[in-house]
Amino acid sequence: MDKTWWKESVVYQIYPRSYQDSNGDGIGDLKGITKRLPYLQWLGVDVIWLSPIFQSPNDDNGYDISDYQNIMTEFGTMEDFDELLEEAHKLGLKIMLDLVVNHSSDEHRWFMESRSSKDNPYRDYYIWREGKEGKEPNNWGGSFGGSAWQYDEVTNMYYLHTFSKKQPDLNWDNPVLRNEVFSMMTWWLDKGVDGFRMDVINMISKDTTFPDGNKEGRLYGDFTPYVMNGPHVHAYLQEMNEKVLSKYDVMTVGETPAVSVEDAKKYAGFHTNELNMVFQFEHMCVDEGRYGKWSRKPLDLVELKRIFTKWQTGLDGIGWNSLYWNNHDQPRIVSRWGNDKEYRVKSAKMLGTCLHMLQGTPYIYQGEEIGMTNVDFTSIHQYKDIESLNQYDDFVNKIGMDKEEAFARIKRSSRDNARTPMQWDSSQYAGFSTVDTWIEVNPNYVDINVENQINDETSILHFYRNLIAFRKANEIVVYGTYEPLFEENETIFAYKRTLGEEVMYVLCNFTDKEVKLPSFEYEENKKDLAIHNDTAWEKGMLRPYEARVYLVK
Ligand code: TEU
Ligand code: CA
Repeated sequence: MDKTWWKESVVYQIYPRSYQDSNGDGIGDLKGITKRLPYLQWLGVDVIWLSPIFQSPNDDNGYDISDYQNIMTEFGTMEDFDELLEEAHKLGLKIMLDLVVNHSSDEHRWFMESRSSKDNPYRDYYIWREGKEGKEPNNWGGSFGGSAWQYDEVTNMYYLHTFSKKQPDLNWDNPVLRNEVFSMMTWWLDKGVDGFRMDVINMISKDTTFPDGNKEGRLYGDFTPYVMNGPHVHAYLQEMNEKVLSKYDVMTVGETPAVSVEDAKKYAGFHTNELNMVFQFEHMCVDEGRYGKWSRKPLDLVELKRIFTKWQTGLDGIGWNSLYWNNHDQPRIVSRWGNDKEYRVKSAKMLGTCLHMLQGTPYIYQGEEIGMTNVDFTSIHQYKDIESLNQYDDFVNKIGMDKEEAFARIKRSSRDNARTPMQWDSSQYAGFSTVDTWIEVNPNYVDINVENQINDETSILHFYRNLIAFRKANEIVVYGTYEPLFEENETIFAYKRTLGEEVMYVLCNFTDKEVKLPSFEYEENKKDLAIHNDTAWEKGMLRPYEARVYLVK
């Protein structure tokens, strides 16, 4: 397999709003990130993915961009960005920006022009349709509630917004718009940016007959089959690659909800000239129920392993996997599939081991490296995320769910679980800020913070640092093949990696019980133990949340 830096890298995702406030307004900013770069260099990560830093009214916290070539006022200035990029490169760190081009903000000048008249040159930068019998063009629902169509009286037409009504979808069928995006990308790459994470990039080509979606059990029709992985998506990404990406040594990762392995072989194929890798969602949806992510079923480990095995073997030798448990949209993994009470430290280390020893590029989301947990808010008024607030309103006012049940569903799955401020130390506001913060700090910051782990060799932080160092020291982690072990076992996630004569066995107990290890081809030998999250070791059994990695040379 071709060796390359983006396969060997570890990526660290920063949600700038919640990382480090440097000017005392309670909101994270670029100067704050620059201050923390030495910490990230110490941790050993290679690439920093910044969630959107561009000018935005923050309807969706920066995922609604009103100027792609200016910095969000609250985050600082373009000079602050230039300083951040220069400092990062000096420390050997790369910067990957978040490209949000399925939609813009309705405050972008393109949209202001587009909506002003039907013959405006920018009209076809967006997707406008006539209503039907005085109603929306079809029954699609937006991802953040309500219809996916917004009526605009200026031209008496509707525009499509697959997210909030302040996030109008861009019309990628328009080559003029595509070239606007490509020149904006070139502008950032010429500044020295090292790549892009591409927001819902598999949504950019729609079925323009706009058929009604399946409405069963929903308030609105489901647009997924007509928006995800649409008719021209690969052509547009190949055009992007040919006109922009192929001219630079950059890293690209597409966020592709509802993507299959077969689709991913095109998006992330080694020779398809599209992207380097994609974020698939199957493992993140494994515990969804009747209300999707808002109804969490207990984890079915056998199903989770089946999904990982499908992706590990499905792309092996053809394309590249991303590896993630966390991001700014997902609840914190140690609360979701670990144990954020008595086994928080051990289960966080186990989850890190399980993910980082797989084949692919691992992504660490801010705070994951110190075992940050979901937040124990007690009122809906503490939440800020548009998705959570709209969903609560739908539950209570459209479905008639009682407030306690609705609140419990939001609390368990809200994206705000991942967006409480980074916990740096035990001072007020956790060292993130010096004033009241845009969203409350998780009260457990007094015990869970960087400062009380940075000098503790037994901490989650040091364990993550060791996982990264182990990857750097052992090619088998990056380039070894994968095969599952004990596939039907309901408590242990185990697999084998092979590279030439070397073999690595990874054994992870996902439960708070002591479990018996099935007998398998390898006779456990403590001298081969390369990574271990426990002090005790007994052949043939795993203690609660125990993770073992054997490297047999
Ligand atoms: O998320 C896309 C996406 O799939 C979301 O619907 C996500 O799955 C959902 O929020 C999880 O419940 C991207 C960004 O990551 C997200 O933060 C943005 O809100 C969204 O696109 C619109 O830009
Ligand atoms: Ca600030």
